[in-house]
Amino acid sequence: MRYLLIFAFLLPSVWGIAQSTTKEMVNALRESATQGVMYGHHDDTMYGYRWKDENGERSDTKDVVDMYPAMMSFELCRLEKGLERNIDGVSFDKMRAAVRQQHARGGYVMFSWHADNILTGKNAWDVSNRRVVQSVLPGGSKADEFLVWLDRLAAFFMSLTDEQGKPIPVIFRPWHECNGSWFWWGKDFCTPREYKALWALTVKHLKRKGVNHLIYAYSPGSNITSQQAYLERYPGNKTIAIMGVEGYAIKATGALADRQKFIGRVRKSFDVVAPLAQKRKKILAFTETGMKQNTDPQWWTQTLLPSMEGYPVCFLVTWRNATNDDNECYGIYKGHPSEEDFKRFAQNPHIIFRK
Ligand code: BMA
Repeated sequence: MRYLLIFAFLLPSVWGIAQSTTKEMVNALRESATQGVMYGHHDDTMYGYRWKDENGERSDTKDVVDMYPAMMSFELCRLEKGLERNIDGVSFDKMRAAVRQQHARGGYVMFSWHADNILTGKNAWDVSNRRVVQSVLPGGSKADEFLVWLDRLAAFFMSLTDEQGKPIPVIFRPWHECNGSWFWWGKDFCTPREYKALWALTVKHLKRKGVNHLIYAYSPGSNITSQQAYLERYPGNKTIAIMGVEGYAIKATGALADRQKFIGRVRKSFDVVAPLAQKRKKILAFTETGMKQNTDPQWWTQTLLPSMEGYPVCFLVTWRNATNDDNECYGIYKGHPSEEDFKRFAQNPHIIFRK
């Protein structure tokens, strides 16, 4: 009985703390957006160009500018299956420690989730079966199993606490790039209604498991050309706090035409999404970007910066620097042809890092 009473007393207070920290974080992100754009990088301290498994302090970004990204993005794929390491070999224990470190340095964390295909057992890109979303929704053949997957995510999120045991609020950006058809939740494989039901199920179940310290980001993909297209699968104002835009530069050489193409595409997306975010009082973010096979030595100041100028972008996230795959390196690293330009970019008072 006594324990029950203590439990009953604790429950609302933990919930309350989670709620207020989440609100505080949203306010802090809003405030930060008035100061500039936070630089972000996927898996920044987990591994980098030609290195992995170091002590959690190393960072390709830090190697170049002696500062960490203010936003770090991490990937949950395979956590749903109860594995110890994610799709890119990152241990979830290390990830948890990295979240604490990033929080301690006043930075933020965002999670993506390339959830495996529950019907075929293959990865998120396996679209051989077109009915995966339907199978996880209530009444579907995989509905119960999917809840177990969500339980595993919930347990991980609940373990993200600071030294005092307080939940660390983090951003969760599931079911991304839904305007394409390369993931099993892509637009050819579910209706807008089913897609929204997938979101609702995810959020509801995590909440049921006590996860109240998540800030949700909607990130439908690149090349957004109309508000209608952006909102077609929008999970709703109650759920979403962050409205994301994506855009990559592939094989940018530094030629004017390349630069203008990228800048034009990204600005078009921001032209559509920025007014929507403002009207709905949402945070605007460049949730995935970067340069692939990029030899433009001035990409950061001459392409990336002009693509965001004039929009209240809160943060940008460059995708990962894979250890041994030069085609999967989107951020900066020592020795990259744009290293000097990245240093200039980082000196811009409106680009925010963390010490
Ligand atoms: C994708 C690619 C994959 C990676 C996945 C999750 O965009 O970078 O190589 O496994 O993200 O991080």
